Amino acid sequence: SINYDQIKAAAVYHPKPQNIKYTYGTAGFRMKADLLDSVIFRVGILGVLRSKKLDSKTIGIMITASHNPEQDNGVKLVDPYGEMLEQSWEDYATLLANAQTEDDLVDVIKQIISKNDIDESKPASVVYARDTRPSGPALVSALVDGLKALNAKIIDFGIKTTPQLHYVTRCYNTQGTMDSYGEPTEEGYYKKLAIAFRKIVVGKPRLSPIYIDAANGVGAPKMRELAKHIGNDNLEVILINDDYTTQGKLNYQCGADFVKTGQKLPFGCSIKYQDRAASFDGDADRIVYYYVDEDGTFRLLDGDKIAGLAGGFIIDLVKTAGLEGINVGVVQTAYANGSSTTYLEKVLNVPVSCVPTGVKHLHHEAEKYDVGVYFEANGHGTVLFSQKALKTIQSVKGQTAEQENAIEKLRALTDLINQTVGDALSDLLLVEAILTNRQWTLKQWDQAYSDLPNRLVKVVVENRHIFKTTDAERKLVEPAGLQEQINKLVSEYKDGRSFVRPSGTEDVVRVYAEAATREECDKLAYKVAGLVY
Ligand code: NG1
Ligand code: ZN
Repeated sequence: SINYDQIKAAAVYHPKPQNIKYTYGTAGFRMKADLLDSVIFRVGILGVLRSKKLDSKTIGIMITASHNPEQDNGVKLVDPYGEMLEQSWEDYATLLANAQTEDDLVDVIKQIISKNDIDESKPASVVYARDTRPSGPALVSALVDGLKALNAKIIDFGIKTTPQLHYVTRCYNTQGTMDSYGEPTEEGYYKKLAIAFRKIVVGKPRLSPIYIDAANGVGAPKMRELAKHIGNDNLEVILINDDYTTQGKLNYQCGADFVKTGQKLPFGCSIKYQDRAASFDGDADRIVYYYVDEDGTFRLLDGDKIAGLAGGFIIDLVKTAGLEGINVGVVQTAYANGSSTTYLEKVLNVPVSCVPTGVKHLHHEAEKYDVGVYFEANGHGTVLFSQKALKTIQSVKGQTAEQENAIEKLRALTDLINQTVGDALSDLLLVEAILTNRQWTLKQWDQAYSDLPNRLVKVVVENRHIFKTTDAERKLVEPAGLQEQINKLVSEYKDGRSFVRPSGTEDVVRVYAEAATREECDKLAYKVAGLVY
């Protein structure tokens, strides 16, 4: 049972700073690390309550601030099957974080317990991990204080990528069942991916080396470990920006976000024509690919391109396997390049849904398909296989050798892809497996369609909350009249498209624009930003 005096006594060591309002948003809690001590202590408490509520299932907690600067940190809760925390509980996280005194804190805990009919006597179990940030260890000890105050079973998973924590959470909760997701260890993760990868590329010549910019983060040691399990015969990896121990380097002028936003090579990367490269972000849940053309032009292959590549490959396999009953769909956000949507709908003939920004929206929409491919343009995404699809792929027998071969590849894909969340390591192997099968260069992959020139700008406004959107964030309903002005501007540009939405993770409004030429696109972005400002 819960001992409230014990909680209060522990909470004294993790006081909430005055005059700060915390919000559990799209990325959990995220801010300067020195403001997070009390928040993380309370997130520990919430993890325990969530575990009690879900019949003692193991809850995951990840301490990371992804692509944000090194001095930031953050924390996110992970539900039993590796999904993001259920949305209704985000409010409890916010309430707990903002309880000012120890007594307020106890009140909020009691409120959560009574609202959710939680049986206090149920045991609780929590697994946690952190990325390589210097603020990590101190925040972990705040977390552990919160967990201990409620007598939870604590599993320390150490330094890991965010997707590894999602993976292990699902493993703990499916161990020994029909849906066992794998061995709940880091080793188990590498083995699962490596075996699946080798199955898909067997008999195909190895591609040229892949340069990986690991953002000087946790992806560096983990990718190195994964590559060891795969072996050099099937994949040749060259890590750059892999210094995860020197302070000040994490995400600095490198990583997937830097490359995608700046549309340029990361620091320390001097690839030449025909070289192949990819960038992870700081917690290795995002990936983008890129190369330079004959004339030295930088070419980005972002999340949209990965969705096209993966969607096309899976559709081909499903067809070849003769599994007509399995439908494949792709989920995007408004930030998907217009050319990618046209390619998916018109060339691949797949249904495409557009949802609001944020992984949880993409994930839920992708669950509606038998095979749901979802990617954000920024490189975060994965593929979900429904129970029906999994069962079919596991049990079906091919009539011909060709069918059997396609079925075996699909089967391996269900293991290769981290279905809990977007995973840079798993997504890298997915792309490498497809390119190896097709024997494609990055340029050949890129030729599926040409991106429309696009621009994303941030506008700092007095109050971003006055901007209200509809239609998967593609239109503004408030402030009144602004959308009409945007429409008018957009109509003046060939292939023009632009939309405005408040960020869910930063105190800014984002303006996105695309148009037929770089010049027109930049002009459109600039003019729309002018309307917002
Ligand atoms: P916001 O700040 O709400 O635009 C950003 C990314 C999202 C998603 C979240 C979570 C863009 C334009 N937005 O959201 O795609 O990754 O962060 O990290 O890239
Ligand atoms: Zn990330």
